[in-house]
Parts: sequence; structure tokens; C-alpha cells
Amino acid sequence: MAEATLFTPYTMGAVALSNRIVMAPLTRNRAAGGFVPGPHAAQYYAQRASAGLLIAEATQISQQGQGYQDTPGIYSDAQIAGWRVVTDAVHQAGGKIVLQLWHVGRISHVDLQPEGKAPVAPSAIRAEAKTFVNNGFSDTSVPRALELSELPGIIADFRQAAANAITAGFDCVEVHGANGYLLDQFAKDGANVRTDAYGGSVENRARLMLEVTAAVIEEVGAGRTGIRLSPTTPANGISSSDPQTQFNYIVAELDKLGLAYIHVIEGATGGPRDIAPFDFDALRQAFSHTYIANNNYDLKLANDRLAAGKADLIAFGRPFIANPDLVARLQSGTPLAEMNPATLYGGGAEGYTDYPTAA
Ligand code: 8OZ
Repeated sequence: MAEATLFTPYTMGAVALSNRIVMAPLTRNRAAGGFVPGPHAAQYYAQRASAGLLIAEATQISQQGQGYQDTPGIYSDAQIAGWRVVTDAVHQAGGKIVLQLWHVGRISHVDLQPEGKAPVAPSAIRAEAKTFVNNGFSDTSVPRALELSELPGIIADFRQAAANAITAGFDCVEVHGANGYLLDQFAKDGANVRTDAYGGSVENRARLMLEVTAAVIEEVGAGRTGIRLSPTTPANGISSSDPQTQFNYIVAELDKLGLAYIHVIEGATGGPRDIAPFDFDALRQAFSHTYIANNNYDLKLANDRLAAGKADLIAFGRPFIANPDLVARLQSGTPLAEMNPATLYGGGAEGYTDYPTAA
């Protein structure tokens, strides 16, 4: 058989993909009132439906799980109805779409939290990070440590959000286990100094991520569940003293759950791939199903890694912003357009649905 390239079809569990290009989740802060997907979201995603798989932007599973202004949710009936418009438009355009389920943990601000209370985290340690709130960047608020008795409620919120996503017409769901948000905070000792069953050892720090994933699988099926991981990223002030040990364990345990994919940010999110020594191939080898590789790939690196069997799918993030026809451009060698950073977060159609195709 010929070696795979980005343009070779792929079957991920029950989902048939027309190519191996994945649109990575991109936060765009354009939700409408009630944190319902905004009026241009369906067109935005449908314009990009030639990707083998779209992963929609990070979407909070509860108000407590929100950390930035105007990000969408998946916990109310209006949000489900709003997302249904998006998934219908993408399916109409021949695409497949996943929803990323998000709890930010300590990467939040009191002004976004229920009753203005502190954001929640494994431990009461503030992240050295900013969030976007009240139309500007602010330091994240000091969080409070979650009580053991609150963790089942968070698992239940993820489970309900997954069910809601399937009701809204998504093909799969992706647990956000990356980028210094709640599940990554539990997994890494820079944010987790708990002394109960959810802190300390590698096994204990992995527990919440694994319990959430198991609950989501129980709800929507392993074939419709993936997870995003970022073992070495410093994003959002996160740090780990033992990423290789921790993520070798996590991926081995995830493999037992039989989920459809792991989506791995190789290096610093949106930055250098070689930020720290880490054997990503070990994760690929420890996992029986689909490995989606992400972070600063170009056409050559993507095709090299696919041909070498080091990944099944390659996710591109920022190139999709200004190139709705990224697949066609990569295939034809058409130069890529540059996105305008001024219209990345917030606003309307400008810098969102008005980037033209090359043709
Ligand atoms: C950029 C801005 C806000 C949030 C992530 C959900 O890093 C995000 C995010 C990215 O995963």
C-alpha cells in the first residue's frame, strides 16, 4: 500500500474522514447572549468543512467551567439548539465535527463565575496567567481548592455536556485535558498539591482526567470520545516535574478505556515543538487507536510523520483562520494567507467568515 499523506482518507472508529487534516480547536470569543454559538459560527465552520475533521472551539460544560468572555457553552437548551445549527451546516457541507468539552479550573476570573465566587482548582494556587474578561486582559483570580465531595458533580457536568453535544449533532466529543485547564491542573504537580486520592502520586493526579473520560465514554460511547493532551506545554502557567512518567501512565490507562483518539500537542502550545525533552512516540506506541498530532506542523513535517507511521491525523490550528480552504491550498501548493491578530478574539464577521478562498 502507498504511504499515507495528508490527502489519504481515514476511518476513525465509526467516522469516515475524507482526508487526514484536522482543524484544531480555536477560541474565537464570538458567542452570543446566553453563551450560545454566535450568528456567524455555522458559516465559519461550514466554510472549513473540507478538513477531514473539524474540532470546534473549547466549550464550557458549566458556568463554573468558563474562563474567558464570550466563549460558548453546552449546558443549556439554547446552547444545544445553537450548536445544532452549526453541526447541520457542517454536515450539509460534507464535513465531520467534534465538540471540545472544557472546564478551565483556575484559569478564570471572579467576574465570570457564578455569584462572583472564586474559580475552582485542585489547590488554592493562582496561575501566573491572564484571562480575557470585561473587554481586556486581567490576571486570573485566586482559586479555591475543590472539596472531594465536589468532584462527582464535575464528572457529572462533563457527562451531561457530552450527551448534550451528541443531541446537538456532533459526531464525537473531545475532553479538554490540555493547556493548563482543570484536568491538566490535576495531572501536574505545579498546580496540584492535594494530599487526598486526587493528588500526590502519578495515579492520583491522573484520576480525575481518567474518571471524566470514563464517564463520557459511558455516556456517548468510546468510538465517539477523544481527549486532548499537552504533556510539556507551559501554557497558562502550568508545570510538571515528571511529564514523561505522568503521560506514559495516562495514555496507557486511556488505552484501556478504548477511546477513539488522543490529540497531542507536541511542545509548547502554538510555540516551539522542542521546548522540553519528551518522547511523543512513546505515547503513540502506547495507544491502539487514532493519534492526532498537533503543533506547528507544515506540509512537509506532516507528510513525513504520516509516512513514518508516527501519526494518523495532523491537526492545524492558526492556518485555518485565514485559509478556509486550507486543504485545497496545501494540496495545490497555493501560498497561505496570514491571519489578522486584531480580529482573532471577539467581534463579528470581520476576520471570521470574510477570509476568501484562493479560487
Ligand atoms: C486561546 C485563548 C483562549 C483559550 C486553549 C481553549 O488553549 C484554549 C484557548 C486558547 O486550549
